[in-house]
Amino acid sequence: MKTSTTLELSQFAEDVLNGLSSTPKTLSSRYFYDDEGTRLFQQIMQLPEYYLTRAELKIFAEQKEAIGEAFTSGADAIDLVELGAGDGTKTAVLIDHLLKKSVDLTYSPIDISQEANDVLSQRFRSQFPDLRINPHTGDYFKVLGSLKNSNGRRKVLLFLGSNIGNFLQERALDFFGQLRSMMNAEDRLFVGFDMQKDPRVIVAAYDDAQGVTAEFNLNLLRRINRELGGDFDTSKFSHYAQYRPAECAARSFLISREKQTVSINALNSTFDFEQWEAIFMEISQKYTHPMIEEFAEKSGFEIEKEFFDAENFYLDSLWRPSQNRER
Ligand code: AVI
Repeated sequence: MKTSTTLELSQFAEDVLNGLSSTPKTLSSRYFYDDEGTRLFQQIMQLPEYYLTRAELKIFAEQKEAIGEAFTSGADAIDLVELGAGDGTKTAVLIDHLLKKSVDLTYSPIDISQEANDVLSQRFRSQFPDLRINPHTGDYFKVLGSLKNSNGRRKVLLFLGSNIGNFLQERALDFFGQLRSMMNAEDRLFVGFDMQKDPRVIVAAYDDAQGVTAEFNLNLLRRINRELGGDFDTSKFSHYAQYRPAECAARSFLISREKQTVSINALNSTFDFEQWEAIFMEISQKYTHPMIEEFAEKSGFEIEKEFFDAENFYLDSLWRPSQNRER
C-alpha cells in the first residue's frame, strides 16, 4: 500500500484504508448495506438456500401466541424497541397479534439510516393505523441511553435475523453487556440466533447457486469505486464461502484471481494483490446452546424463554436482566 498525503477521511474511507492495509486484507461487512447492498440482501432473504429468514418467520408465525404471552407477562404495557429492523416483515407478525390482543403497545425502530426508518414507519402506519410508532435515527446505544427510565413501561428490545452473528465473539459479548447496562429490571431482550447444523446447509446459504451472495460481497468493491473513486475490476475477484464446524463460523472472502494493483483516489493510495490473495469480508457465526447460555450469563442476563423452529435450525431467545447484577 502506498499513501502520499494525510487526508481528512470519512469513517468508511478510514476503515477501507485500514482494512486493505492489514494482513490478511479485510473489509467490514457493516458497509455492505448501501442502497444496492440492501436490495441484494432483500434478494438473499428470498433465496431457497437462505433458510434463516424463513426459519425465524415461521417461529413468529407459529408461536406468536406464546411469544406475545412471554413479552407481556407481568407487564401492563410494552414498548417494542427494534434494533435494525430491516423491512419489518417478522415484527409485523407480532405487532398484528399483540394489537389483536389489545395489548397497550408502542413500536420504536432504531436505525442509523433515516431513510430505512422513514420507509418502515410509513409502511407500518398504513398497515397498523392504531399503532403508536416512535422511530429513532442514530446509534443504538445513544438512543437506548435516552430511552432508559423514560416511562414505567416494559421495553422489549428486538435484535433479530441473527444479526449478532456478524459480530466477532468478543464484540458480541460487549454488545450484550452494553445493552444490559441500558435496561431496567423489567425490560427484556429478544435475540435471534442461527444454530449450528449440517455444515453443507450452512455453506449453501452463503454460496447460493444464483450467485446473489457473490454479488452482495462484490457490491462492496463497487461501493468503494462509487464513493471513494476506486478502480476495482470486479471480474478479477471471486467470492468464496467456507464454514468451519469446530468454530461454528461461516466466513466469506473475495479472492483476487490475478496479481493486480488497485488504486483508490479518495485514499490517495494503491493496494497490491497477489494472485489468489484473499480479502476477508464477513463472519456469520452459528451457535450451540452452551454458547448462547454463556453469552447470556457473561453479559448479565438469564434466559427466560426459548422459541425454536421444528428443525432446531434457529432460536429466538428471550432474556431478562439477572437480578444479582442489578445496576
Ligand atoms: C445480516 N446477516 C445476519 C446476514 C448473515 O446471514 O450473516 C448477512 C448475509 N451475508 C450473506 N448472506 C447474508
